[in-house]
This record gives sequence, C-alpha cells and structure tokens, in this order.
Amino acid sequence: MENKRELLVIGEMTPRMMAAFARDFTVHELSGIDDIPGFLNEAGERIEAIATFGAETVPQQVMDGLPNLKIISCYGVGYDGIDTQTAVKRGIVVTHTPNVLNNDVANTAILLMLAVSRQLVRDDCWVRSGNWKVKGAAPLTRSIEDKTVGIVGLGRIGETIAAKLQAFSCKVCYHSRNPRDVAYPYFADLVAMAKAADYLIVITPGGAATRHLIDRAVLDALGPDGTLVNVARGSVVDEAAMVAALREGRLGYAGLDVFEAEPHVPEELFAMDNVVLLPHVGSATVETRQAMGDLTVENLQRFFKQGRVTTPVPECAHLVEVD
Ligand code: NAP
Ligand code: 8YV
Repeated sequence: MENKRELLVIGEMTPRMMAAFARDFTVHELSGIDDIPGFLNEAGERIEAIATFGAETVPQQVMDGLPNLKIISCYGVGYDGIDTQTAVKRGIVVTHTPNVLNNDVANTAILLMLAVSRQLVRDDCWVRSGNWKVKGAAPLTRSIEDKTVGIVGLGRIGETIAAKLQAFSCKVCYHSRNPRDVAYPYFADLVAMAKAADYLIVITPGGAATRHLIDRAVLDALGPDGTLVNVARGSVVDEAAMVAALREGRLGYAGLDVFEAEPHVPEELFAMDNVVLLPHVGSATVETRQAMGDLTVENLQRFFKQGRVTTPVPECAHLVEVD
C-alpha cells in the first residue's frame, strides 16, 4: 500500500475537515502530543504539510523541526500567527481563506454595533430578571441610524461592512495606509477620523505592523459618546488603554470579538454594561466555517495533486501556480 503524506494539524478543525485530511494524509495533531521535541525528532522529517487554525500561532520550534515542510494551509483569512518571512525564505507556501467569510464577519461587526447601542444584553436581562414587571420599561437606548462610522482597514471585510451599513443610512469613512478608489471619504489621519466618527470598526490584519494602532490618542478622539468595535485582532487595540478609557468614561462603549491574550479577557470588562464581549466568533457560523474548511482542504489537496493552490497569501503567491 502507498505511504500517505504526513500532515500536522494545529488547533481545532471540524470533523468534516479531519475526515478529508485523513483520506489523503497520515494526520498528527499537535494538541495530542506531550513531548514535542521527541515527536519532531522522530516524525519531523516526514511531515510535509501543516493545517492550522487561523487564530493559532505556528510555533517557531515546530517550523524549525519540519525540514521538509512544503505548505501551511491556514483555516482563516488572518495569518498573523504564521512567520511568513521564514516561510518565503524556505520556499514554504502559505494559504488562507479570504472572501468566503466576508459576510459573516461583517454581520458580526454590525451585530456588535447594534448589541452595544441597543443594549441587547441588558434588555434581555431586563426580561429574564423580572425587571420589566417590577420596574417597568427599560431605559432608552441609542440608534445606529444615520451615524458616522469610521472603518479602520477597508479591505475585503471592511468593504463588506461599509456596503451593509448603507441599509442603516450610516455615513461611512475609512482609514488605511493607502486610499482606495471608492466613494467613502478617506482619512490618512486615524485620530482625525476617530474624532469625526460615532463608531470605529477595526478590521485590519494583526501582527507587528498594526500592533496598538488603536492607542490612547485614538480612543480619546473617539470620546465619551463613541463606540469601538474590534473584529480584527486583539493586538490592534491597546487593551490596557481601552479598559482605562472605558473605566474613566473617556471612551463611551465597546463591542469586542477579539482580545490580546485569548481566551483571557480583562475581568474588569465583565462588570461593565457599556461593553458587549464575544469569544472570537466573527466567522463562526456552520455555513461559513464549512466554506473556510473546504478551502483549507482544497489548498492542501491541490498543492500535492496539481502543484497549484487556490488562495495563497500575497507574500507566497510567487512560489506556486495559482488559479
Ligand atoms: P484585507 O482584505 O487584506 O484588508 C485589510 C485592510 O487593512 C486593508 O484595507 C489594508 O489597507 C488595511 N491595513 C493593513 N495594514 C494596515 C495598517 N498598518 N494601518 C491601517 N490599515 C491597514 O483583509 P480582510 O480579508 O478584510 O481581513 C482583515 C482581518 O480581519 C484579517 O487579517 C483578520 O485579522 C481579521 N478577521 C477577524 C475575524 C474574526 O473572527 N473576528 C474573521 C476574519 C478576519 P492598506 O494595505 O492600504 O493599509
Ligand atoms: C477565525 C479569523 O477565528 O479568519 C480569521 O482571520 O480570525 C476567524 O475566521 C479563525 O481564524 C478560524 O480558524
């Protein structure tokens, strides 16, 4: 019987993905390995592929211990957990899952805007706790209609958010390093955009280039009536500065799907009723995760069967045939 290629899985994949992997590969799961150096010593040379959950880091020790690694297929669009510089140097192709998650991540951003502004969680408790019967109507909330929304990172997802916000008559503007050929006003100066905005939605990649892009100056500019929504990566926001700004009333509200040290969330946020907290579920619907999983599998299968991939990350596109 022909020997199967060997694949290392990092992080949690769906049963559908695991079944697909098992058809073509001998699968090792990093989470089940206690002695990683021993494992790398014994099996490292045979492993040619990694499949990794987008929000996970591929440890340097693992990259170094796989001398014949050819491809890393990321189950997620953000690949800040993968050292692409080393990958490119070693000729390792990195792929990811762009576009198939745009709608659900954009929906999550708007869900957070609405949940924070319309006090969804407080009002759900109002009913369950019996307050409605005892205290009467819940206090009024705030509308998102006609508000100014600054999008930080008008890429695939940012543009999808902007399009959906038209249904709420929001005035959209954006900040990124380069202006785009779009009708939305561009702000080269992020602080100036935060000053002009009622809502700031953060949807850039993570990594060193965007670390703490949302700092105290940006938060203070957004101000006591402003709302921060982060569906990008926790690292993009200076979390300590954000918690302090919320505590001191310099920032009004926050809707957060991502945090700096997931799954750890600053506990001070738990007591605040001006924030809504989600456990990094931007793309986590059955439908979207299936599409992301299928693309993660497809990239691996095509790489080994056809020498091509569907969605390489831009840094690696020159290393492989793409279509
Ligand atoms: P994309 O199409 O590459 O868009 C990224 C945008 O960010 C671009 O407009 C880019 O414009 C801008 N940007 C990059 N670096 C910047 C910087 N230093 N300062 C300001 N703007 C910067 O990516 P996407 O597909 O929309 O995904 C964006 C990110 O969302 C992912 O990388 C991931 O981290 C996150 N995400 C989170 C979830 C979740 O579950 N919460 C789900 C999916 C994705 P310029 O290059 O012109 O600056
Ligand atoms: C998921 C994400 O949390 O795609 C991304 O960048 O953050 C999310 O879709 C995760 O990456 C899925 O593996």
